[in-house]
Amino acid sequence: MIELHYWTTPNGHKITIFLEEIGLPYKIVPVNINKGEQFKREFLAFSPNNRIPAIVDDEPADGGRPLTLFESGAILLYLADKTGRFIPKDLRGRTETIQWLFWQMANLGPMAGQNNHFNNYAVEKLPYAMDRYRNEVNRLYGVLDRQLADRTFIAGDYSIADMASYPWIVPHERQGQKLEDFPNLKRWFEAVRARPAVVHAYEKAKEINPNPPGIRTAEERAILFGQTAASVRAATR
Ligand SMILES: N[C@@H](CCC(=O)N[C@@H](CS)C(=O)NCC(=O)O)C(=O)O
Repeated sequence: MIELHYWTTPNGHKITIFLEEIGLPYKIVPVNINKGEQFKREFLAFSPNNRIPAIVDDEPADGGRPLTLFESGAILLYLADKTGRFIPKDLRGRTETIQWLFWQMANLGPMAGQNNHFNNYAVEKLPYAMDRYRNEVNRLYGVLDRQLADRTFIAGDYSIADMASYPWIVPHERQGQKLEDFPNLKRWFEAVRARPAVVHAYEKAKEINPNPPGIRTAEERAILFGQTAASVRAATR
């Protein structure tokens, strides 16, 4: 059984989508990042970056002790290899899928995160930062749109590359983007959104956290946006 340490954010959704797709039982352990639960000692023991998602696999393929893993891209790759699903077996298909998975992890995720921060959360409105990240996300949506011009899914067949990117296209309005400007991306987005596993993953998120992302309270802002090395030291002391 996979135990998923999760909160209802794009990086969390990637893993519930995968687990819903394979249809095996899994257990969700909510980590409410708005309340600072990512700093709990037990969580930091296997997720030292104080971020969700993380997993514990109590039946790893080597038959050894439970395997723990953080970083959503690493988790998707691990689960794909473990189950033999959603990653091609041939060299070129596998490599292309990993390429686009890493692209999401290094580009779309971090830039969309900063875009969200400066455009939706920052109290001080900084036009340079707001434009910089909105434009960068616009460029990245454009890269995906071009990639999808001559294929149904990002790396050929539906794969972990799609599961990684999809949750970052869901909040396209909050990202200041118009899907109409990206017809191939829009077609792909609608195809992924209609998958029953994706529907179930987002339903599960609503059960766990009925509050949509919106205004952060002062307390939440202090937890999420006031972190330094001292926060990690204090939590692990
Ligand atoms: N690169 C990491 C990023 C994970 C991440 O940023 N998670 C956010 C939620 S989407 C989080 O846990 N934030 C908690 C915090 O900021 O303290 C991954 O993909 O797993």
